[in-house]
Amino acid sequence: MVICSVLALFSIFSKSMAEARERTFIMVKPDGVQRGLVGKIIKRFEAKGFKLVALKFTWPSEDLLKKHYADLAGRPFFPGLVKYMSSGPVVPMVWEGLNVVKTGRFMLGATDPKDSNPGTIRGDLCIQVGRNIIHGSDSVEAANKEINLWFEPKELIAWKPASEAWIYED
Ligand code: IDP
Ligand code: MG
Repeated sequence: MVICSVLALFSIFSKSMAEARERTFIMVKPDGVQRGLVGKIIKRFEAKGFKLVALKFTWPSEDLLKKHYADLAGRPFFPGLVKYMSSGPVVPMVWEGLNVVKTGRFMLGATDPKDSNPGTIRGDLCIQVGRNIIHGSDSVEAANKEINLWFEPKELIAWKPASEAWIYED
């Protein structure tokens, strides 16, 4: 029993950095699509070194968006948010990598673009909170929930990028 626990602990700590990765759910919102920013946004995550696991182009229903934003249902801007998010196609994606949830949020910038630092996606590419072009999960738990909501397990692709050995130390 003790030996098993020690072995289990060892296997956790001996995981390489490439294996100790998490996933996040990123989505280009309808305004990002309409403004032709899909490629630019994908490029930032690719260039950083994160791995693309899933991607689709879809026009989401109000029902799906109400589930996605369920924790904001009581907020005054909720009806407008659902209307905006269902007004056209979006690009939902799953990206994987070390600390990708937290780093992804840094790359997005603050929720309100007037507070987003230059160099961030929102800081560079949009102006108003109600048209802030991109969504990113705020925790690993939220990421898992959102990934399950937007993707079937078979849509999450298992692959090893050729660049991985040059992005992670081991
Ligand atoms: P986040 O997208 O940075 O995680 P949340 O607080 O989870 O921010 O809000 C979800 C989305 O709701 C925002 O990205 C934005 O599109 C919208 N939103 C948030 N606050 C406001 C507001 O005060 N007015 C209009 N829309 C808002
Ligand atoms: Mg949020």
